[in-house]
Amino acid sequence: MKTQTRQLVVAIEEIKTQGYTVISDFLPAAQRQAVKALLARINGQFLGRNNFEGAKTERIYSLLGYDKVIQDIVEDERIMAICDEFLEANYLLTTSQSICLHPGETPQPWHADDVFYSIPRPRPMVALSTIVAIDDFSAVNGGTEIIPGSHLWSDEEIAGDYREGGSERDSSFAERMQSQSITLEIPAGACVVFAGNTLHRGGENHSKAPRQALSNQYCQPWARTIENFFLSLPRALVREMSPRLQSLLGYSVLSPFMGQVSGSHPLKALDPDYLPPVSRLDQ
Ligand SMILES: O=C(O)CCC(=O)C(=O)O
Repeated sequence: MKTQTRQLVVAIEEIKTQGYTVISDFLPAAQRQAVKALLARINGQFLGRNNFEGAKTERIYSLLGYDKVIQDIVEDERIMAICDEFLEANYLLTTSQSICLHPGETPQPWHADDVFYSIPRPRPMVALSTIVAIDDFSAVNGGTEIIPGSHLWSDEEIAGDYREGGSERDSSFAERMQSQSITLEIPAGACVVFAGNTLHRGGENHSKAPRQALSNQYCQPWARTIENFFLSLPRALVREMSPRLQSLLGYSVLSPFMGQVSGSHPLKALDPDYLPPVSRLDQ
C-alpha cells in the first residue's frame, strides 16, 4: 500500500467532508506559463453556445490533445492519488477542457458535474473534477463559486438546478444557493479538486481581463464519459501518450470485458496496421 503524504490525507478528508479541497501550489510557474502560451495560441475559435457554456466563455475540449503540458497535468500524481481514493481502478478521463471567462460573462447556472448519471442522490461519487486556475481567481473576475457540503445533498435539495432552468427562473432557488456558497479566491496555479456531485458554478466576470482555467474531470470506469475521446483524439496521437493516459482515455478493459474492441484489448486498436474484423472482410 502506498503511504499518503499529509497534504493528500487532508485533501481526501476535505473532499469527504466539504466536497472539495484546494491544492494551492499545484502548478509550478513554468508549467503555468506553458499553459498560458498554449491558450494564447489556440483560443479565439469557440464561444459558448448556451448559458451553461457561457456566451462570453471560450472552451476548448479534448485539451490534452493539444500539448504535452496538459497531458502531464491530467496525470499529475496528486490528482491520480485522489482519483485512486475515490474511483474504482481503471477510472477514465471524462473531459479535458480550457475555460476562459471573458469580461462581461454572467454567472453560470448552478450545477454538479456528474448530473448526467441518474443514480438517486445522495450517492457515492461517480466523477471527480478539477479546476486549475491559470489566472488568479477572485470574486471580481468570476472565480468558481462552490457550495460546501452540497455533495451530500439529496435530489430534492438540488431540485431547481440548471436542468430545469431553475437557477435562471426561480429566484428563491438562486438566493438559497447564493447564501450557502463561497467564492474560491485562489492564486494562479492553484487547483480545486471536488466531488462530481458538489454544486458549483463559474462566477460573473466584471473585471477587464479574461479569467483562464482548465478543467480535467474523471469518472468511474463503468460510466459514460462526457467527451468521446475515441473520435476526438487521432489514434496516432494517443499512440504517443503514456500507458496511463491511454488507459484514462478508455484504451483499457474493465474486467472482465467492458471496453473490448471486437473481442480484443483496445490497445491493439492503436496499432497502425489495425483493421477491425468487420473491415477485414472487404480486403
Ligand atoms: O469556470 C468555472 O469556474 C466553473 C466551470 C464549470 O463548472 C463548468 O463548466 O462545468
